[in-house]
Amino acid sequence: MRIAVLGLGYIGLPTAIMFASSGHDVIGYDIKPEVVDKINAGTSHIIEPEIEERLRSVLAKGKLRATTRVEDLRGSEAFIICVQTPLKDGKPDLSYLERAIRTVAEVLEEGALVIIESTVPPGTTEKMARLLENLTNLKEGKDFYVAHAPERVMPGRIFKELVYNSRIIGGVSEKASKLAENLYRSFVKGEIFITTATTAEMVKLMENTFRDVNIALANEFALLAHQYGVNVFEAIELANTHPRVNIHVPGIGVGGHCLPKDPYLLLANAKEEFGLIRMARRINESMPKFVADLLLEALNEANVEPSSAIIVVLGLAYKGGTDDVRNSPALKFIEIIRNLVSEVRTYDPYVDGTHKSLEEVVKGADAIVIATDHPEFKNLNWDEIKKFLRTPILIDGRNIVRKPPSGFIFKGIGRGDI
Ligand code: SAJ
Repeated sequence: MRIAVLGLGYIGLPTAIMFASSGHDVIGYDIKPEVVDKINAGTSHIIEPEIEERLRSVLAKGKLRATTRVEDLRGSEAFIICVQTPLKDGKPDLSYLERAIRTVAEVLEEGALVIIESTVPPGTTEKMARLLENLTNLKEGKDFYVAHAPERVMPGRIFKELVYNSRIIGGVSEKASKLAENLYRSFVKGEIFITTATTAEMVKLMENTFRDVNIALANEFALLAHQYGVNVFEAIELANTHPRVNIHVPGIGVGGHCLPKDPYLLLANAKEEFGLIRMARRINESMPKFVADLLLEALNEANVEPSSAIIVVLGLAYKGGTDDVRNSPALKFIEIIRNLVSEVRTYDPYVDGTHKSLEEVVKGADAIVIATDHPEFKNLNWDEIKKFLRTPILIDGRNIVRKPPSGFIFKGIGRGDI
């Protein structure tokens, strides 16, 4: 088939590559010329295992080409929309999606299938189908077909998860579901479940809200553990020996492009809401401030004036093993302490611009704060690091350091036992 993928980001580019390597003729469309040029030259603008080998292979076979020209999309039998749906002032900003739909409308031909993969508030896919009808004078379910097929992959494992994860497909019409199912069968080995468009939208948002609310519960347990003098991680491990309990991991906060946003998308079109989901967000959003308070407490114990303190933040990425800093709690933490302390230095082996050695970064510093659970931080030699510090303070926002290293003033989220 001739397939157009609109939006060549974290999801769009891997998806375009997958369709191209399953034999389809794929045209990737993006509004950013620099992204398009890079892709056509065989370089990826996102970091993901295997992406460049796979990209070069489909480019060499002539199965994928990227463009900024709407005209090049003409003749496409399927359009797959993978554009961002960010929050703007707490409300979903669907302008990228609407723009993509308007682009599709310019070149839509009879019989074509339009799939929205972007995460959207419930009701959006139906609305976009109506918008396409108005723009083209064609009818969904008869002249063209619209479905929502939310992406469910985890950055860092995208090419595996695209194939093996199960997939939810919600057609605006039944035929749309069938056509979309056939298309994804090109490479999906997991199960494909068919439902309505609005159900599919809710399923996606519920998945991430489930995770967000559970992390908030773990974070509230951690805050309580401080008051009760308990190590929350020991308590969680013990509670999780119960066959029906699975408490998540407390930490400095919840980042990334999905979890901090999706609960708000879920609430966006609701007439009434009940508090839990918003409260969970509030707890998770407050965690960087809690870690900042731990830091100030430790500086006070060490008689270091915050305004003269040099702080090192280990990790900028929103989670371990990735270079992605979108909505990273590490950045929120830095924002909070920046004006309270003399200097904030950062070290993240995955993120550009922090290529200095750890020794250089910690030299003369008064406190180290762990903000990302990168595997590299798990076996650091704290005795060695201590030698370079002016004041040996260690704050663990990710439960990386199980046993407080000797000679440090140590504090950690959920470590009420210390
Ligand atoms: N985190 C915790 N405690 C936990 C788990 C995570 O503090 O117990 C934090 C992480 O450190 C990170 C944030 O939450 O800052 C989110 O990380 P994550 O690994 O939970 O999720 P994402 O955002 O990388 O990917 C999620 C996935 N959704 C679910 O697991 C339900 C993925 O499958 C989705 O495709 C993706 O969101 C998305 O695009 O929606």
